[in-house]
Amino acid sequence: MNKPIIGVTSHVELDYRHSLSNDYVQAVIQAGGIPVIIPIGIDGDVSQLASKIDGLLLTGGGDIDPTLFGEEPHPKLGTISPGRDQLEPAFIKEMLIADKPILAICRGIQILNITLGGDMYQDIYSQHETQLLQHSQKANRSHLAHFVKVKEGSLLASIAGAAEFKVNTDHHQAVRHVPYPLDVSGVASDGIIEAIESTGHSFVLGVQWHPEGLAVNGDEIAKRIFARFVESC
Ligand SMILES: [Mn+2]
Repeated sequence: MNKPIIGVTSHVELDYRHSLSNDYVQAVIQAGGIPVIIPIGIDGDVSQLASKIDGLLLTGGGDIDPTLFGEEPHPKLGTISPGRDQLEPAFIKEMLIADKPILAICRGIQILNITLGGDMYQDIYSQHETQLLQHSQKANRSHLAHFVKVKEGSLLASIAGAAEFKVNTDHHQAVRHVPYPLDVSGVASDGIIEAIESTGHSFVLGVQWHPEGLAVNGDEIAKRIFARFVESC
């Protein structure tokens, strides 16, 4: 049987070098998929490429242009990636129409939520009302820093097999309003949304943490997230 082909979005640094953490590539291979790295700048050919891939992995990266959700830049907004902000929503729409699986990680969960009409905190530390956890861990990527509480009956619950588990964390932005058909399926103890999923599609899961960095280090729940994603493809 052919393995599923997983499109993996990438990043362009200062408009001259494509980059992507090898963990994303290795996590897809480990889960039984064939990763194909999607470059920035193919906006006119999104439909054609989307029709060739079996699933889409939206990867992490920098910040997102707030004008995409009707705001102007907050002083704490970091480096944005206009090329990704243009390309990724187009891919998301094509995949959703075809009901092909999407796994959205870190920046990915945010662009997924915005594409469906949601919004986000540009900087959780200056815009969230309450005292927050440290969401940019100083430890390395494989360290499990904070808990995520999982919504009963959700896709994430069926993958994790636990009501609560620990994740790594490296973000200063987070999703805020989550629109239908998306639903919140994981939250941190401070109320920050850590996972969303679609109630209207076969497999659309967004996570704010970095399961790719955990899966390649043997974390069972992170490995199952990639395994279920690739199986769904
Ligand atoms: Mn976090």
